[in-house]
Amino acid sequence: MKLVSRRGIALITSLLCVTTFLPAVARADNPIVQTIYTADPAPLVHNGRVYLYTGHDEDGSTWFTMREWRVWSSADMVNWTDHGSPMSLSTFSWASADAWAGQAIERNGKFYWYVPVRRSNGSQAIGVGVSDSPTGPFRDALGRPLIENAEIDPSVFIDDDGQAYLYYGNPNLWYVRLNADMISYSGSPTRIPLTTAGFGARSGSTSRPTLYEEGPWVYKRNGLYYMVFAAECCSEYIAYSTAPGPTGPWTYRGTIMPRQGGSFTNHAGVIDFNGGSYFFYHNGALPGGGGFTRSVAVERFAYNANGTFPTINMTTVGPPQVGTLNPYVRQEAETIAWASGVETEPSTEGGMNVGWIENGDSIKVKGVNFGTGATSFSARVASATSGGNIELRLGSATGTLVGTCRVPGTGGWQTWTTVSCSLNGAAGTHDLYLRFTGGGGSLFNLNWWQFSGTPGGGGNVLTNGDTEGGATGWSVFGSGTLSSNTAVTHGGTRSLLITGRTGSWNGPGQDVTAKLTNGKSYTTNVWVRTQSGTPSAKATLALTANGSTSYVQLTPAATVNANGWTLLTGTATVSWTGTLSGATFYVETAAGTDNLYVDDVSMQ
Ligand code: FUB
Repeated sequence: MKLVSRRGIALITSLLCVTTFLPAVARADNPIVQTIYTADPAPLVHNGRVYLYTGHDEDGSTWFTMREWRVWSSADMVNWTDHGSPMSLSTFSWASADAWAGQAIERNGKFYWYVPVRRSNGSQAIGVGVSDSPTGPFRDALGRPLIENAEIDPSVFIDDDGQAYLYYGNPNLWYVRLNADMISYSGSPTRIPLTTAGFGARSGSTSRPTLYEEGPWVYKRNGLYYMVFAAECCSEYIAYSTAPGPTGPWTYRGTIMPRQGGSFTNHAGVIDFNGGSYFFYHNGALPGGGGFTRSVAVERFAYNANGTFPTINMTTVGPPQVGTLNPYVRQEAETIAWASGVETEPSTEGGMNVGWIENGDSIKVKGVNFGTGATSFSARVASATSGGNIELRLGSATGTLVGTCRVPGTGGWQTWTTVSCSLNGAAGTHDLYLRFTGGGGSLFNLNWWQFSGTPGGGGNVLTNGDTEGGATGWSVFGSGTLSSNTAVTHGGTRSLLITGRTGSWNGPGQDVTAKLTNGKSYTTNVWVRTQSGTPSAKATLALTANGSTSYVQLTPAATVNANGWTLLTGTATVSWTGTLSGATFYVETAAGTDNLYVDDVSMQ
């Protein structure tokens, strides 16, 4: 009932509101999110994914009306998964308004999210949320502000010696040394001198003599400290300064992103991911967009050889995809390159689902690798009305139709069932469009989807086995931190590095459930090397069928060392009884927790 009435409210709102999201035909992939307005990007790289923390501009805003923060993530920089809102003003009982620009960081397995808010007495403060997961939920770490009477826009940075710093401020610029617990600080906040040498000269303002306006973003790269910030107002542009240490002295270096994009503010976040550098910002590029209805976007760039920034302009194309998307594992419906007409909401099955699906709406998923052939499609759906259809199209929303799945009424918007349909053939790599058709009003909700078929047609069952697509397709089996590495490789320009293993069975792995043939003999090859030590490494398959798990030794264990690469190779028959519910390929050691490099992995 609640959801039905929400749908009614949403319909009335959309009829009354001049803001119309989303053009009917969309080719661009920037801005990143089309289902809501987003602002103030703060990216974080963790375990081979980019987590993107943003604010949320309410529809039709005429001020920075922001009540919650949102989280998104991506392994390929083009398809972004919506993780909803794991932190809002209500997380902080002492906050009353202005869920403005913050930043999250990981330390010792916990995630700390620093945010500015306004208190009911009108004063500004910085709070800190904490979670065990990058996607939350976050709780108030202190039950009170971390910093009272603080200016806005906190940016957090941990130096190589373990000292953490929080920078913030508008109109001034401050830093404070955070303690190792990340929820307290030592000493008093210190004002960074806003000199024209450090932050450039602003003309026509005596109260703000330098270009610095707000939104600091601080990080270290190749021994140099960078402070990227929003310059001048209004409109703002993005500029930067550098320093030999975390507290300065800062030297102004120039403009990164000139004024453009239809929003009078801009706000930057910068990361390196999978060998590329990425610049996040916001603009007013969505329909109805502007200074208070902003959208986060991203560009890939390369630093100049001397570490300076090139000029970066906003585009509607965005960065190239890192690797491809695997349709043979469950994909969340809210993993989206471009959404047209739909919205998202929390699902009773966990995570989010796509909803408010109407006739003609569509979702683009970019760079989907069907291998040599998908044969069927399954989707998790719910409908309080009479459902509709999911058309599966390649290349565009009106491209080749490879299948149509009928969705029935299920008796409720959160009453879930799985539907399947066969395909006319989908092979190779394509942009996949899920196009929705049916009668009037809301048709159904979509929680997840998955293809089945023959991904490799007898080829490698592992996604991104050569690891040239970074960590795409790979995750950590057990504990540890997985990263794509360019310093030590077996072939090509990349390998995987796993650090922080806490058990010998921990290692890089991937779900191969949808790819195995019962009774088939597979030959496995894995190149392995350690950072130090001489552990005995092996490749293993964990098979769960009919509720019990067995382990298939895919290769015998072999001693590996840090001086060169060792090939683990073996042939094993993979079989199970009953229904296979989970199969994970992983690389482990017989004992110990040494850091491992892994490259050129195949199982076929
Ligand atoms: O989103 C509200 C404010 O606008 C942020 O705190 C500033 O950085 C500017 O982007």
